[in-house]
Amino acid sequence: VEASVPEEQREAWKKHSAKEFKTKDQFEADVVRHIETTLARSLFNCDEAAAYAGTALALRDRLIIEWNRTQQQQTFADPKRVYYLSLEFLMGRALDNAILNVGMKDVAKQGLEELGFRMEDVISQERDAALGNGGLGRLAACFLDSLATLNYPAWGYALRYRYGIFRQEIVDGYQVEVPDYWLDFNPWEFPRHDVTVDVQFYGGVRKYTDDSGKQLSVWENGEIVTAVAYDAPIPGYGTRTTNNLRLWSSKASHGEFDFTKFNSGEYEASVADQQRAETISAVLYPNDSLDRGKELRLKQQYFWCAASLFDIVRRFKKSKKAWKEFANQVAIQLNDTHPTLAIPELMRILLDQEGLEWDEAWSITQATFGYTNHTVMPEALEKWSVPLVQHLLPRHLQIIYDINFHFLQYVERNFPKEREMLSRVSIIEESEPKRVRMAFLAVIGSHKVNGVAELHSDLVRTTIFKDFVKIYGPDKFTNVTNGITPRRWLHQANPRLSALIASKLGGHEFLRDLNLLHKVEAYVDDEEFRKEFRAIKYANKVRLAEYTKAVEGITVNPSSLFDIQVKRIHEYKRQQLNIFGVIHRYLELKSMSPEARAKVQPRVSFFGGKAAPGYWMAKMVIHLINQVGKVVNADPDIGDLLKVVFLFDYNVSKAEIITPASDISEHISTAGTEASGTSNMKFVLNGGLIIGTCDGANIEITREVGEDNIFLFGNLAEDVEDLRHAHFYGDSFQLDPSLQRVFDTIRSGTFGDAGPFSGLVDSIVDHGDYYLVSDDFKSYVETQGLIDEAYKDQEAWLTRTITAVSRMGFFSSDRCIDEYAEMICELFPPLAVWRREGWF
Ligand code: C3B
Repeated sequence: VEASVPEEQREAWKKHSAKEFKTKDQFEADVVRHIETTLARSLFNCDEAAAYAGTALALRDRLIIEWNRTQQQQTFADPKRVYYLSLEFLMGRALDNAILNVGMKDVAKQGLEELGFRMEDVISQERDAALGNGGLGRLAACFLDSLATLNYPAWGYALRYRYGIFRQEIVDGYQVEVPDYWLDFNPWEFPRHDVTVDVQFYGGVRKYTDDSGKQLSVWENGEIVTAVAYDAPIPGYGTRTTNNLRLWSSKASHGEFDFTKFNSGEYEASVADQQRAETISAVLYPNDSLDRGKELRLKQQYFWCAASLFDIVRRFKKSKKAWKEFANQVAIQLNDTHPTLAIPELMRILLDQEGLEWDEAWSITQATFGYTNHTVMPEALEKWSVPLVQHLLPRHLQIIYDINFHFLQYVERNFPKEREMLSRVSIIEESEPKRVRMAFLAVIGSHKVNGVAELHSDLVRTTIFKDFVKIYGPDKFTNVTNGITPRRWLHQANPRLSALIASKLGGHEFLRDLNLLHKVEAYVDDEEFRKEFRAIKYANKVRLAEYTKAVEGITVNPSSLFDIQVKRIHEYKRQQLNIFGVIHRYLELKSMSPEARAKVQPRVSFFGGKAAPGYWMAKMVIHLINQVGKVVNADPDIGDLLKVVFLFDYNVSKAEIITPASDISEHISTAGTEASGTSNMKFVLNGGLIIGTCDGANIEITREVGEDNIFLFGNLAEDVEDLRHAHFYGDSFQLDPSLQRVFDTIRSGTFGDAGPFSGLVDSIVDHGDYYLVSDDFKSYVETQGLIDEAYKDQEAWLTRTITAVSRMGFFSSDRCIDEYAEMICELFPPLAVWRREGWF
């Protein structure tokens, strides 16, 4: 509904239009007003939580003013927009980021002080928005920050989960999952009760002939669930552009509950529908890189795709442009295969509702979508059972079959001699039951497909999509190496390092152009710079030590080498290799003379990360780490030489404390399994070095920082297949004696009941060691030895870390976004145009 205020009243309107605070006084006034009126508190009962709420609301006002302005400008200019469809956005906290991005850090800090609060305390009141599992969700969050910072007209679309990723507690050394109800106070979202979409499930398809004699299909008689939009403003750094993240919440289509049923006394039934509807957006699925094939998950995917597509098409239709303009106005990027149903959904809209012919609808669809693949591991590739799709989305299944028919015809025509290729590339897998291969549908329905690091993109081309490269040619497949936002992962997480760099580079421009970091290398021999750099690392380690004492009750010495591995717990990421290495170290220490011990480099091994609730092996890894910690940390022979810490409930805000404190971080996946990794980038950017395998972005990090500034070990991706084969078919399996000793120690009960750990050990000894822990153990341990030696020369170590930091410019998510924009979305950096038009 258009509801503009008439011309005559606009003067009054403009005079009273909301203004953003600029000065400390205005900021304080806004905070106090919100505390007193929005929260109904006063200076006599304002705790830190209320101070946080008041501050957040003051900042939110500001963001919304800019958000309104951005949206008005975009509606007016109607540029091509990019829509990022991601089931996960792991945003973390918003307040600190908002204050930074709008350039109000000093104002807010001083203002809060005058009102009696410390900024750090206020900021730490906020709960993380944890609508994601790990790397994929955090990447989406970094991308939103970069898109806004670079002034791209971009929207994120996701679900408004009532429960984000579970909170992790550790009880008796085991992971326990606790629900994350994060919405009791969330000042960052705006319910848009007027922006709703009715989404259909089940029902049937009827064919009919319209007046012109054309055959059409209609999907009808299904169950309707309503999607309600909740908007979160996404401010760019140092720009007024404020983009939108739109989250859909599900509710019953007939309102709160069914009055007819209620009035006839069926009280429970009257709310049952409502609960069923609300279930759709209730929880984030807590699996990382694993497909479970559950109906509710498919419902989530369709609900979200349908609501988002409706919204996108509605916005396009407002412009009254012809359909052939659609892909010039709309780019949709699919974050993994989770949103692949958007492809048949757009086809359905174009065919059934807009009456386009197949060929035109298909070329629009293909030109609109781009698909980013994030894994080549088979267990993560989504496949939906055909009977399930038939039941839930009968019209979509027809369309998928039609897409497949056209595609296979094309393949048959062009590769007549390769009949066996047809079943290999078919969207439908001939299994029992048949299954829809979502990755194939995504490839076929998109004009570009990209991997997230060079090695990964090569594997994408040579393994899972090999046939498609042949069919479409190599240009359809490309690489965009991941990146991270330096605003959060340098300036926010490590303000003192950011300040030091700014002092040398003459300002914070590097936060916008991270390549400027290369100028830091000129200071690598500057004594004053080195002193401050070292002091910063030490202070960050002290902060982590204090945190460790406070939450885990473990005392660690900040002068020790801090070795950190924080990420989702997964066999392919090989936390088991790390903890076996720790046990080996412990056994070595135990067998040493006191003189020999005196020469050992003290070390703290930190771990953190969640295991999917149903992932037994990952949970046992957590248990083993905790049990080893109990024994080692209490052993008087060992003292400070080795401590083992499991930091529970790893999340984004904790990562901001942990990342700047590493000397070494571990990125030790089986070669070829970690598509990119992004925490590797965060650690190096914060002055830590890496021990890693030749996998994912580690390879490009090596190329950038130089081989001397990273510790690589282990087998290469190209050898993995042969090694796996040898485990299964080789005649003698010789375990490295040190690893054998580690296993013997575990089995002897040194770390408590060995029963729970048998699966871990057996998977290596008896079940083929799929992740090649035994193959890489020796070189891993040796490389850790080299690290101990290297760390003793503190000056050389410092030189390496400074050099590495200065060479990390490539890994900014700003660079990724520009690559996506140019290569995939065909968007042009709008800043220049907007400046010219006087918007900035
Ligand atoms: C992850 C990959 O495992 C990481 O290597 C990669 O850096 C990130 O995506 C971002 O590209 N990933 C994930 O978190 N969840 C999946 N389902 C698949 C990949």
